[in-house]
Amino acid sequence: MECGLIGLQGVGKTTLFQALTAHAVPVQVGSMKPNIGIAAMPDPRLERIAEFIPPEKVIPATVQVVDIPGVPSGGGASSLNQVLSHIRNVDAIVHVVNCWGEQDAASDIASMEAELILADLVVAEGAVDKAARATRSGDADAKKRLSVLERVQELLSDERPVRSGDWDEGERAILKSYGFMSAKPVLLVANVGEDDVEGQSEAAKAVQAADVNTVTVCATIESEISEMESADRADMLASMGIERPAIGVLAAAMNEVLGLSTFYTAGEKEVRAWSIPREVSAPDAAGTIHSDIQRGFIRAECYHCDDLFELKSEKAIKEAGKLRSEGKGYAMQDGDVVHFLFNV
Ligand SMILES: Nc1nc2c(ncn2[C@@H]2O[C@H](COP(=O)(O)OP(=O)(O)O)[C@@H](O)[C@H]2O)c(=O)[nH]1
Ligand SMILES: [Mg+2]
Repeated sequence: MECGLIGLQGVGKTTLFQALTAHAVPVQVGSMKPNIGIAAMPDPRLERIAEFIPPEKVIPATVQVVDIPGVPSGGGASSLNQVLSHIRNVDAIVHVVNCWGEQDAASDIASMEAELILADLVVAEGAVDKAARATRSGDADAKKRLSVLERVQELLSDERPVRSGDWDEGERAILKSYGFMSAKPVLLVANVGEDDVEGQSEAAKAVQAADVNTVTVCATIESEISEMESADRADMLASMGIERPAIGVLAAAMNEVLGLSTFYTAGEKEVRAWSIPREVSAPDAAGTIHSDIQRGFIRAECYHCDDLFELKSEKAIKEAGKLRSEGKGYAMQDGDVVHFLFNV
């Protein structure tokens, strides 16, 4: 799963990328190439599991993040197309908005959205023609595609994003195959100034009022925090009266828009978090660890992390009858702690 950071130039995308990836990737400033990195998901539940089952290592779940260059003014069609092609490839969009200084956030959001809608409309028009021809030559699938594309075209012509339509699962798959950008789940980030971490400015309020998921973050502070040793970090947070870094809130919101949930594996060697799409089957979840475990899946022994927090040990969980044995058809639940039994 991949999140793309988008937004106008100079809104703080690269700063936020560095915060998310803890400066692990040397960034290219002002290049038209995207920066690609892995963000670890801060997760309080993971830390708590490790308190009850102390391991050698604690390994967080990760998500891939791409810092997509903004469109330079006067850059022309080819640089715009380059930027758009990166956005077409991501699973979800994190749209960064400048909310420090005097900014018209609402109009910045609208102009970025308009850019995506316009580009999607060009794709939709071409695709409608193609699907219409295929329909006439008797292609049954093309009929379904055509009806979806016509609805897409209608929305976009009304300057509405594709995501505002009502789509079932099959229709969503069709939308995805065309890479419609305005169909992708989106998270708006109000990037606020150091003197406004609560996001009280007019610009921040305009972002928070949008009818999509929003998060308020100060990218420069988060970037600084992500570079610190943990003791210094705690001091800095305390001095600013912040409980936990906003990057954790952002990461959780990214998981949410990507439609992900988390399960855990816990043992003496490592306690680890894994991100999977919501409600996937136990064998598919096992497959994210290793294909052998999926192939040779026998059953999953699992309990919920809340049971561990309450009963304090796996032994107590067993004695309380809360250790479940789940088969192939089990849909994984957010917060499950799992031990997969397999045979290859
Ligand atoms: N005051 C303030 N400045 C920021 C913030 N985020 C980014 N900047 C500054 O804005 C400039 C552009 O940031 P950058 O991350 O390169 O923007 P990008 O073009 O969207 O990648 C840099 O000088 C940053 O230090 C913020 O939250 N507050
Ligand atoms: Mg940048």
